[in-house]
Amino acid sequence: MNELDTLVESATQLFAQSATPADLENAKAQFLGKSGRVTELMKGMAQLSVDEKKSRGAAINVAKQAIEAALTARRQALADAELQVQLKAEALDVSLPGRQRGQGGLHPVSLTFERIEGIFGSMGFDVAQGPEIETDWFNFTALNTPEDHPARSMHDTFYVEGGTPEAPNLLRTHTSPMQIRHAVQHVKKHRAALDAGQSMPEVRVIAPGRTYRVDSDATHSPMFHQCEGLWIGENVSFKDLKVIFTAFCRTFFESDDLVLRFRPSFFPFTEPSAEIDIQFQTGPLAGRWLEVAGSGQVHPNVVRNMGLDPEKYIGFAFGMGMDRLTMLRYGVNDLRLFFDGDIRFLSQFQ
Ligand code: 2U9
Repeated sequence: MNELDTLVESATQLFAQSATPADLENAKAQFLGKSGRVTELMKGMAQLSVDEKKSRGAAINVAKQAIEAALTARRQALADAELQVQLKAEALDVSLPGRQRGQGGLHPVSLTFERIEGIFGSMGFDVAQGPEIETDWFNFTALNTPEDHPARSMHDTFYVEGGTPEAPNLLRTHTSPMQIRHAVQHVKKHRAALDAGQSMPEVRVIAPGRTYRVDSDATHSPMFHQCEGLWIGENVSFKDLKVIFTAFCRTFFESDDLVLRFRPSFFPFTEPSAEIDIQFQTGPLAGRWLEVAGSGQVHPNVVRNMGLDPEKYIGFAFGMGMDRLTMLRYGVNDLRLFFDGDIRFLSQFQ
């Protein structure tokens, strides 16, 4: 083996022994650096003749190229090894189960909203939604509630600071104002026909939504949910109320043998008025009378406030607490659970 072959071999060996890129660069300097062995060999050619320079130079170049090739190969090998180490350190176990994002779902009272809207929708009722801050007129006066009625007191109703009787000044205590708004719109739309002595399509609407009263215990929350219904036409009677409401309760509670009882009562906006009680024939609540709604034939003054002639138009209305309906349906005994936002409670309804 000649001197140049030995040089290439010792460079290759030294490169192979370099365990890190820094070691390798140091090793490179020993051969290819400014005062490296290849450079020294080049310098040593100064004394040679032109012909000798030619052959010697070519041989040194071949050796230099071999050393450079060995260097490149070793650099690549070290980079590959480093990549392997890094890949191993940062390896992902793709077989691990992923972190689940909560599935989410509707609040039990929202489920009741959907059920009620679905059932009454199937019986031809529109759904009306509107303002929660109301005027005295829509919340009380139009509903035949006298100025001195206790429901108007600050013990029962939340008033908004700075309001005036003309501008919205209170949090609605029921969704009835929305029914009046809906009926007034409906009547306006058919005003020309009515003035011409023709009749108008019936008003058939439910108003579900948030309502507010100064009240707070296990069965009352200052904010609660109501759904009221209204059906006004030329020939709508208490019998229709019984049929509609019985069908609603049996569907809502999924109980075909559910029995209803209409118990005389009083509300300023209906006359006559009745509380509606239900009785399950089976299940944990069987045999007990449970109050679920108030109802009645709409008072003539209220019909007049819709812009209709109470001699010609008549109908019924009902109102129910949706939180209470939800409690009955799912057997929940404390209303406040619905408003605490505890996911352990809420997730049971999915
Ligand atoms: C119009 C005319 C009359 C709606 C009615 C009740 C009886 C009633 C309560 C049920 C439980 C309120 O949430 S609750 O505390 N509601 O007893 N609501 S009749 O009467 C109306 C509605 C609209 C235009």
